[in-house]
Amino acid sequence: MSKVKFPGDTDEAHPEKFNLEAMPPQPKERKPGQLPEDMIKQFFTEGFVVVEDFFKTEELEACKDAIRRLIDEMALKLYNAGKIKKLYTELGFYERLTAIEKEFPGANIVLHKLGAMPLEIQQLWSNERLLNVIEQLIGPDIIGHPVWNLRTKTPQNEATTVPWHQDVGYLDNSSYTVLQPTAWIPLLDTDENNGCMQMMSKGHKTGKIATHQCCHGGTWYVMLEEEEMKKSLDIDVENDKQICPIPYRGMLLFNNLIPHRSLPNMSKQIRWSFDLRWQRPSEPVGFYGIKEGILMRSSKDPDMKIDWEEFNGLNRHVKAQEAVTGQDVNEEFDITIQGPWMKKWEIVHVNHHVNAHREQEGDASKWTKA
Ligand SMILES: O=C(O)CCC(=O)C(=O)O
Ligand SMILES: [Fe+2]
Repeated sequence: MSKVKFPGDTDEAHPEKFNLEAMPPQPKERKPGQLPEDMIKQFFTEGFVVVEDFFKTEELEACKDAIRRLIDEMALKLYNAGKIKKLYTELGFYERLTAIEKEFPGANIVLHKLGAMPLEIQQLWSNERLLNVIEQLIGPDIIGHPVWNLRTKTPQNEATTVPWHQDVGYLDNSSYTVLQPTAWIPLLDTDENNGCMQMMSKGHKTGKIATHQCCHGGTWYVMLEEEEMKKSLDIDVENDKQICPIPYRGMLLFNNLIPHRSLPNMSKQIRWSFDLRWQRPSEPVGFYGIKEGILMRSSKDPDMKIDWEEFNGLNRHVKAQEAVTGQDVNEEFDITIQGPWMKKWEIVHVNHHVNAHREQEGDASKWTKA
């Protein structure tokens, strides 16, 4: 019987694109930063691999400086608009946004919706040693995927606690056959107390996409129920779930089919992290035609320069919103997030993100629970 009930559903499965048979030939001599072959194999067999120590302190400290600048700018805007009473400049990197959030809940969303990528983060994403590792996963032609995030996981904040999902659950169905590795890079030591990641080991092995739902609690996140994972992805939830503490300077590499979530942040500090993605240029990025990737490596032209200008000219959050509303949007303090993934899955829970989406779509009837 066909399982296709929602636009995101498919009967197809492509295990060969994500499992060991998809591993590219490994270089005879390892380039700087490249990982031992058994770790690369693990990425394909387990669906993820932990790299304990990879980045240089100065590479990450530069990113923290860039984020400090962004918070400064945002705080000033909120202050000038009368939305916060203080700038909280006396607070540090791991505390300041939490105080701003208390006065203006949603400040993390304003930051999350950043358009242009600061130079320091561009440099991290296209870091030579990091691209050498990505080459081990997808080969020598590489684009950066348009969906990247700076996660502002303030303490005990539902809006930044991401429920179980496969990353393909956010993209259009053309991404279902495309390997898109993610590097998840924390800006402090992470563990199960401060909201680290949890992976369903081997959850990608069937090559299938499970039926997701939207939206989790008061958030814009899609979600995947444990029962559905058992049924559709052949997962033994209790035994397969694995908590992945990642230290500062380390990273977690995972594929776009493996179910994962992040745990609640029960600490007093903000759990900052980046998630950055790549894939082969010859395959679709699956972002609803909203934004394409950015060429980072070409086997034909080893000296190519990355063209950031065009990529940065287009804010994907604004475009994602326009894609569902058909209207121009540029609301500085809009703290709703809407995107085409809301059309892919059954809406089982309505909240202000979904409502904003519905209102702008003007057709509420589509959204009633099936
Ligand atoms: O950082 C998080 O809390 C969630 C990250 C995530 O789902 C991802 O990077 O795909
Ligand atoms: Fe994810």
